[in-house]
Amino acid sequence: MEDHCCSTQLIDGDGQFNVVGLDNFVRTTKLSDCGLSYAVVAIMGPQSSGKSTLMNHLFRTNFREMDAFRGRSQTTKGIWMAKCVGIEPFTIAMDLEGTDGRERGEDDTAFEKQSALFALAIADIVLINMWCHDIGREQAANKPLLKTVFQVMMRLFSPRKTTLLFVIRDKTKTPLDYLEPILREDIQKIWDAVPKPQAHKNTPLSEFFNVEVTALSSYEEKEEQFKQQVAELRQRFFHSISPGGLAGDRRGVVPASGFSFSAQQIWKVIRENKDLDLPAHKVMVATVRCEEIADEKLRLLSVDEGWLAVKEAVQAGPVPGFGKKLSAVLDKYFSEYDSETIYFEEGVRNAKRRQLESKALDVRLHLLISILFNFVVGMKELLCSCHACA
Ligand SMILES: Nc1nc2c(ncn2[C@@H]2O[C@H](COP(=O)(O)OP(=O)(O)OP(=O)(O)O)[C@@H](O)[C@H]2O)c(=O)[nH]1
Ligand SMILES: [Mg+2]
Repeated sequence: MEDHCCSTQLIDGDGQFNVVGLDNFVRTTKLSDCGLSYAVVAIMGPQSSGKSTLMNHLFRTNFREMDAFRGRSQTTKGIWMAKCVGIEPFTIAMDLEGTDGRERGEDDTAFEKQSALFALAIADIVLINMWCHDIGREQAANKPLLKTVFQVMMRLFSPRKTTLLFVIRDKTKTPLDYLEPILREDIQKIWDAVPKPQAHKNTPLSEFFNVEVTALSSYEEKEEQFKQQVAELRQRFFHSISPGGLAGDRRGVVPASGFSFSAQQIWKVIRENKDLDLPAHKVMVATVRCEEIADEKLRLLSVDEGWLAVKEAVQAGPVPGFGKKLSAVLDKYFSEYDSETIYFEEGVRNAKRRQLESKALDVRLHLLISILFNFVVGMKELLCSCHACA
């Protein structure tokens, strides 16, 4: 299944998180093995602006696209995710429900805000899809979206450095060199107008976001050019997390084996309408995951063949090299714990390691007591027989 994208609906249109689907995605794609070496790319933008079409061409995914012959209506509901095919390192694509759709009505922007916050908390790169003819327009469709993006970013206690890649669709003959400054000026104006907490009153946009701009020909009118340009854009997602890459200076990455738990918790906090304290969240994810890994190691130890053999032998009498045999078995599980928790916070990882050691020590003590017990019983029997002999 290596070249399969495993597309999965992560959150449905009613905001239900698909835990089973995500765990299945993680298992099938082996995401957990990636450590910190993975990236997340999300796309936002107006409804029916070709987001899913772009994602599928960029990443060889199979998100549902609108049927061009059936008119413009909402296609993507909730949030979908898939593995980008053929891109290194592991890259997760997230396709978001379109904004400003008539399906939800004008007053219902709650889901839009929640999904935007979720994307900003999780993604390293966020594509903002927009129509070329909207650039410089006062009533442009992407303006309320950008306002939302900036507003929700203020709700992250410690923002990640997210790359916003503006993808201008249906570019005209006007060169990008001319359009880009106009767009950047609009972005800056929206940023300046967003109410900010005292701590961020004078924080420049660049502290929160890297802004990049690109433009594509129309997929409907100039399909060949579109495909060529998308192929070039695709190249920028290779090694995106390396220095100088699209997400080269991202911060606060959650280790891949904690991704599922982390995403669930983030969504829960967002749904409860609370602010997101990402550093505290990371520590919480590390605590839960390190504990789970330690418990799993103890469980495996209790059914380990070598361990059971030593335990059985001890019942029969003294075992030469007992201590060494036991240590070898324990070391195996300690080092597995170390390697599986390596990317989590050091303080948490070490504290849970000490707990694991002390639980393993209890097990060892238990065994020693049973050796001593056998020894005493043996001695007693020996003394008894000597007495009988006498
Ligand atoms: N003009 C134009 N239309 C496009 C382009 N790319 C895709 N479309 C068409 O736009 C329509 C919507 O495409 P989707 O990819 O489903 O759009 P979307 O933004 O994912 O839609 P929602 O998920 O409903 O928000 C389809 O009919 C596409 O063929 C493009 O580059 N230019
Ligand atoms: Mg879509």
